[in-house]
Amino acid sequence: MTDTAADLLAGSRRALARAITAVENDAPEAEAILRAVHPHTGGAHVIGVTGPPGAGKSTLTDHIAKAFRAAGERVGIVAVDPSSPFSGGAILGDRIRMGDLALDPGVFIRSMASRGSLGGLARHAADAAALMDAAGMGVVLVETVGVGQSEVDIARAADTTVVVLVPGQGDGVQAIKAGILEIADIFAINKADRDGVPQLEAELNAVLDLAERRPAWRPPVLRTVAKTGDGVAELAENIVRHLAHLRESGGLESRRLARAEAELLARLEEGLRRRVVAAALPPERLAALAARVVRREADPYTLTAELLAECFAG
Ligand SMILES: Nc1nc2c(ncn2[C@@H]2O[C@H](COP(=O)(O)OP(=O)(O)O)[C@@H](O)[C@H]2O)c(=O)[nH]1
Ligand SMILES: [Mg+2]
Repeated sequence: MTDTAADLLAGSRRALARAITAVENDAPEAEAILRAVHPHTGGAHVIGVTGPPGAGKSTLTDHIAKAFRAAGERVGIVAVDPSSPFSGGAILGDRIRMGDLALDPGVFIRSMASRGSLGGLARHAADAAALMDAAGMGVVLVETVGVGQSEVDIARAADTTVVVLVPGQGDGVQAIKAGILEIADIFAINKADRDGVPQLEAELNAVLDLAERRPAWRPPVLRTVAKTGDGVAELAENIVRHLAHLRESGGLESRRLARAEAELLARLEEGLRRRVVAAALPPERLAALAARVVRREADPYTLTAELLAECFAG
């Protein structure tokens, strides 16, 4: 086992920080660390908090973290912001924002910004959550901005997903369009101090009435005012209730199985892609073949078929 992994498992915050940095940088030691800590994961309740920019996810995440701290849990926070140019846990705003939480030794906060592809970011966030899990955090909150596919990917790594929407902005319609309803286990109508709350509630409930997908768990639609903390206790209760429901219904097992399948497939595809490309298309050959395509001496369809046949011959 690597020193970093052993120290992380022994509770070192510095080792946890180092491990997340390794993951974020796709450093060579990252895989060895993840491999070593894997047997020690699975204990944390991973909670995704997602929704449009400015909905109040960060503010709400702070309050949820405090609620779980008050219940005696150690809490990890992974704040993902693909739009931020900063990384390495040094997003100044987040540090200031979470000032009092950052001083709590029972809380570990890490911000991750875009580095490479969004898909990479989703994987890094999931790996960071796993590292916090292994380090003994009973609850890991993963905050993600936006409602695009990468956020859906991140949400799939969570046991419970809270979708945060704001009244009066057509968020309900947007959420339906973005397919975010499918990933929501709980809706938080944040900024409930503003106008338009009953309308958004009615919109969401109308859609939930139509969707019979999870009859045993109807996602509750809750009101929160993250600025003051109003409604957060009820939100935290529903998060805990959702985990209990997953445990009792076998849903936790099936979600985690689906997640493991997706991860195995994604890793195999990535590994395969790299090996095949490296073997079949070194840069000079790629350039030469591209030139033939442009000169109309060959077409890309035939060439691809030939390359694949070459890779898997014999
Ligand atoms: N009026 C009102 N403002 C809020 C509420 N929650 C958050 N805000 C404000 O909305 C802005 C965006 O909040 P933030 O947590 O950074 O949103 P995020 O982008 O979703 O993480 C900040 O100025 C917050 O103070 C709320 O419940 N009511
Ligand atoms: Mg935020």
